[in-house]
Amino acid sequence: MPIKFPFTNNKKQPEPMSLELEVHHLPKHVAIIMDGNGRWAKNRGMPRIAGHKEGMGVVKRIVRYASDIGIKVLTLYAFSTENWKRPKNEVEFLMKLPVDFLSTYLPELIERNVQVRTIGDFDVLPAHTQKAVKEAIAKTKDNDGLILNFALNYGSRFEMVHAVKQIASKVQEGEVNVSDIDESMFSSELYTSELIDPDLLIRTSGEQRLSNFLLWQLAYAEFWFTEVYWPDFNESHFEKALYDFQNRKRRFGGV
Ligand code: V07
Repeated sequence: MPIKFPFTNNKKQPEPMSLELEVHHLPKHVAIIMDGNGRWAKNRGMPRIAGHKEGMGVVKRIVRYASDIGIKVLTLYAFSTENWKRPKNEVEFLMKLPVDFLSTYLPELIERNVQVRTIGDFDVLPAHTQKAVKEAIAKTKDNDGLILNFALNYGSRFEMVHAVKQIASKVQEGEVNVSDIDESMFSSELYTSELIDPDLLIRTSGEQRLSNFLLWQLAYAEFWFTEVYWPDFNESHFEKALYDFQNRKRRFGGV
């Protein structure tokens, strides 16, 4: 019997497949580019913002699923540094989504022992966005379950240039020798310094690009793409991505 999930359209959802996942070989850190919200809305004659709102509901379900199966870190690309170029009303709407999301969902995140974090240039976000997210970070900082990491105003090249500047100024101050600069020092200057690298990247809606997302951190990740638009993405799709991940031979070069 087809299952009707909450938060999505009423179109028939795919039959849930029962895939055998090995709980001990799940990816530890999954990163997702949640693409196709605008196209999903356009296809229904709806404004783009309707797609973003629908996409927010999917975030809640995927967070529940990830926390249930024991994923350690989930990084979601919510807003890129390039997204400021979108129409003003769309940017304003997007900046209210964290507020909207947390006003209804923060209690469940706390209940689930989820720790909220962000990566990106946070200080230039609107005050109301910062306030809601800071509150969520503060209220979940001691949680040791799933790390829910939102990339907000994130751009990987900006992040790396910032890291280079940090190291260069340490050299200038005489704190660091050029010969001591290595991959580990560079990693420690990135927003993700406290996180393990993602082992799986998912991108929805048929695009197969990184779009300035975690360029350094995804060096060894498996990539998994689907034609499905983010608002139509569900637990079964996620499960399939994890299943495919487990069935790929992972080779870190060499061996
Ligand atoms: C956003 C919904 C998902 C599809 C992709 C774009 C639109 C959840 C958040 C969020 C961010 C921080 C936080 C809590 C929730 C969010 C933006 C866009 C900007 F602490 N979804 N979502 N933020 N979309």
